[in-house]
Amino acid sequence: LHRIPHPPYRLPLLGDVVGASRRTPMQDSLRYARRLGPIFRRRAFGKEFVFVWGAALAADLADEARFAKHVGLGVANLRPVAGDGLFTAYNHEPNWQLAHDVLAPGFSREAMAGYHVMMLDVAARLTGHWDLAEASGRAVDVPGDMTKLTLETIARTGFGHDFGSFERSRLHPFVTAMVGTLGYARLNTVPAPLAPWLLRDASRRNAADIAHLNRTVDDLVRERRANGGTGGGTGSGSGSGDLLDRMLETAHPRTGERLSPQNVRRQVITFLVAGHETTSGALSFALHYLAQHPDVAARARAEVDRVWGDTEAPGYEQVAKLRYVRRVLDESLRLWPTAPGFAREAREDTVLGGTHPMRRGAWALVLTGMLHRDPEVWGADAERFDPDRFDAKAVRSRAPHTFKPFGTGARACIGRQFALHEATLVLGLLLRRYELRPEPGYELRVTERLTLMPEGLRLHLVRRTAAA
Ligand code: MNH
Repeated sequence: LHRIPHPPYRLPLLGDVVGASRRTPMQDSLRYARRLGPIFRRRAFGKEFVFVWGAALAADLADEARFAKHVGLGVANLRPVAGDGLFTAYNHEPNWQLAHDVLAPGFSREAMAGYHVMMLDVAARLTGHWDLAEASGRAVDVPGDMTKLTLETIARTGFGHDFGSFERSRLHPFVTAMVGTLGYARLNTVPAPLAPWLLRDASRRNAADIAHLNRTVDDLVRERRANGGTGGGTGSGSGSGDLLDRMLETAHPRTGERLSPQNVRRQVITFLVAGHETTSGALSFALHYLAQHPDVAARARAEVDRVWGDTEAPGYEQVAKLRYVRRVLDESLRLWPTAPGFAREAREDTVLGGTHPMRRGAWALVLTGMLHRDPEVWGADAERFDPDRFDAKAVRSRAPHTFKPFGTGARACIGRQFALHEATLVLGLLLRRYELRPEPGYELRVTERLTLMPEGLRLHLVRRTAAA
């Protein structure tokens, strides 16, 4: 450990506080990364953390034979809400494999084709909302509206539920409770200097939030059981229902085991949380870059016009054909991977990259945002937005494990195809319908909650007349 560089000024109690901020721990780490190199450590909030971003070391951590997901930091703090749900389960908990095997077919091509129609439906509510803004010359709140869109999408496709986000002037109480409990979890990751009575209040409110989430999910499940499983599909045969049908009805293909009611609760909450904020951020950053790069937007729009023609509702197969739109999305996720890192732990005593000894259980955080800017991989212009970095030839010539917005290995994102399909579809629909104009003088600022989001991003829309 002593060979890993750390910032020069260390205070006995506070650690490396110079230049550190509670609000932007991840962006601070990017600054440290540039100064300290491909592996470094930081003492913060009374603990020592090891960060890795160099491509060779990150690739070594991706070796599943020697390393595995580490449930720590932000992830571990979600355990009170998400328990042994897929995202927060420890590797050794039996419910991880069970739920993974039961739910994986929920993300197959067949299943996705079933969600496509619901995604179109939610997207139509967004464009309805944006048409009104456009007609009255109002700018739209991009992160706010993308969050409504992605939350409605996962609620509909996952659980046949409608939060009415676009119709309400205030957040749905379930959403308020969810946001509240995520904020509380963050308080444990990045401690705030709060007085004890304020902490006690916060903890009491958090307990109430969790109780509200559980109650809502239990109601949903009870309703579904009473209706005998009708998750938007035809209601019979495999793969026809939504995720909730699958959780309630599917037995493990080998063991015949089913998810317990308690675990179903945790999975529903997990999917609602994991399934919306990250995708919302990815869409928001992509829209920001499209508005800032009219040449890129024109090329993407031309592709949409060419591939979709004027079919009013593009089919499932027509989404993956938007190759350039997809590259815009990948390039946005390169610069701002909305899940900014993931942690890896040693399965046994090992040596990282041939130089850093690690004991069994020792762990390091991969700083995805910095890995995605390693000049040795992405060149001297790594900070520049350029979707052509993801054309087929460029991708083939790059080393493996250099682009990791969805994590790595067995515990990588199960919703990857879902997120990419949803985001590509929505970008296609928006490009076809509107020209996007930035607010004069807007400069990208990034807020950090559990995930990254462009702060205060507003866009002006101009409805296109030629196309649908
Ligand atoms: Mn998602 C795991 C990023 C969209 C559901 N997701 C992960 C991990 C990353 C990630 C990184 C691995 C974390 C770790 O190693 O600790 N996820 C994203 C991004 C997007 C995203 C950047 C959108 C863009 N995720 C989604 C969507 C869903 C989803 C959409 C659900 C529909 N993700 C999950 C689940 C896991 C996960 C569930 C945990 C998988 C497991 O551990 O088995």
